[in-house]
Amino acid sequence: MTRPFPKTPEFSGSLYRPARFEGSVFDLEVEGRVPEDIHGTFFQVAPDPQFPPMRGNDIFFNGDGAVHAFRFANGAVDFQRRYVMTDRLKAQRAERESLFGLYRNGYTNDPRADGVHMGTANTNVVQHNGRLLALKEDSPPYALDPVTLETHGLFDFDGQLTSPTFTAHPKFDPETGAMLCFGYEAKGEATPDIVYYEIDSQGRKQREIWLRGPYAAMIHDFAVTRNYIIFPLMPLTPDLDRIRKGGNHFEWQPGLEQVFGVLPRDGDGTDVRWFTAPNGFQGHTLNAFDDGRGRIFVDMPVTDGNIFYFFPQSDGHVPPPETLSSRMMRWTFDMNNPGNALSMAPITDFACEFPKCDPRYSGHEYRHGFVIGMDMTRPFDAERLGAPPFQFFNLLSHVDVATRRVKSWFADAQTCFQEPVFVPRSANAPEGEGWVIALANRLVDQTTDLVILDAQHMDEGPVAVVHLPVRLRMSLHGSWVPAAA
Ligand code: V55
Ligand code: FE
Repeated sequence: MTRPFPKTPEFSGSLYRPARFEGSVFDLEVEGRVPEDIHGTFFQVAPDPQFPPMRGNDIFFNGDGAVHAFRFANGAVDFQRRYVMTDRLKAQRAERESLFGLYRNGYTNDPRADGVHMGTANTNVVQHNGRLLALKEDSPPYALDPVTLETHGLFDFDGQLTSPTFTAHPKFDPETGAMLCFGYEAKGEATPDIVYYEIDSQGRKQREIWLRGPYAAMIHDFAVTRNYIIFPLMPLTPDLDRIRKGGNHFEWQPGLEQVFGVLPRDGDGTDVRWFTAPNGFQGHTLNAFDDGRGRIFVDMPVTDGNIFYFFPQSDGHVPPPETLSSRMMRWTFDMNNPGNALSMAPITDFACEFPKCDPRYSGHEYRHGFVIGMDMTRPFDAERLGAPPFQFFNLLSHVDVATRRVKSWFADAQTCFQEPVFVPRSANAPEGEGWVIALANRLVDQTTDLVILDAQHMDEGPVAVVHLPVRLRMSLHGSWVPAAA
């Protein structure tokens, strides 16, 4: 018997109350017209704890991964949702309760979880070499069947993975289909080791580079250009003593700088150069490219303090979210100049996150970015909703990074968006011509819609709104897989 979930913000409200169900809906209700040229599947994953937390509360990042598939063909959309059957979830289902304690801290688990792999597969889903991979950065991927969403299990690339960890944010070379990926804490918990892999479209490891960071830190996302790899070390550090004592895996370090490791793709770990900038919170990378002459450009939102209130600094302080300022930034690294040759300039004047580019331009010079944004000067239904929930984004936006022109859609005072995907109109369409698809949470109605917008005319609002008959919990990342794949 499952006891009620706690009434904490992490487990309540329209975004965070666990959804818990598995199932499918054939032929969703559509308002407007779903363009017939959208043919493929929008996969995404939500952390969705199956059982109430054993310690009374828990963080969003610790939920069990539940995968969503929205399958598009001929103007219709079918929906399916299944949990990733991780070793962890199977062990908990057998006991009908939570057996795992603090996020990434095995010392706080129930003894019945001893020896059970801790991966939750809750952060991102990508397709590679015929497998759907559900990813969590402290674990190897879980492989799923892309058609049935059945879980095959932990996947180590047929023995080729040499680290216990694997990023939730791999990139794909648009020319070769190779997966460009890495692990951090790659020689065990709290180690400063980093490993980079290139795995070709047939699943064969073509490159493996090991390096050591100046210290261990969270490396949530990264960037790869034609010639370089860029690792942002966030000022969030693990500490083995603290973990052993039952403390948080990560702690915010207000005294640490932002650190970037940059290495050539054809080099080895000794070729890495470290760049630093004042303390800040590096978000997800929108895209990155180099000019072939040693100048590297990385676009990512940067916030001037700790967004992760659940990983406070040592004195327990977390900045109130309304005091934090955040913008999309362009970092420029100049490999021709010695020293700390980096600079940073804003691309947007508003807070945005969950960025996506046209995947055909990943790692290459590009113009078009798609983000969800936050504009608190817009109306917000505080009367019925109270304070905005964690990860509240009321804009769905197109950012032209060349002209800095932004086109946004604001739905209403009760709606927030989740990470979009960009779908090209056709395989050969010009960059950024196509569709943007995203989930919209109707916070007062407690329902969830899928919205589809013309990527070049986002300010005109959706061409189709697809209604789910159920509410989905807040999810994280996902990807578009064309039917041809
Ligand atoms: C993030 C998310 C995670 C995690 C570490 O968004 C970092 C950043 C959903 O889990 O484990
Ligand atoms: Fe992420």
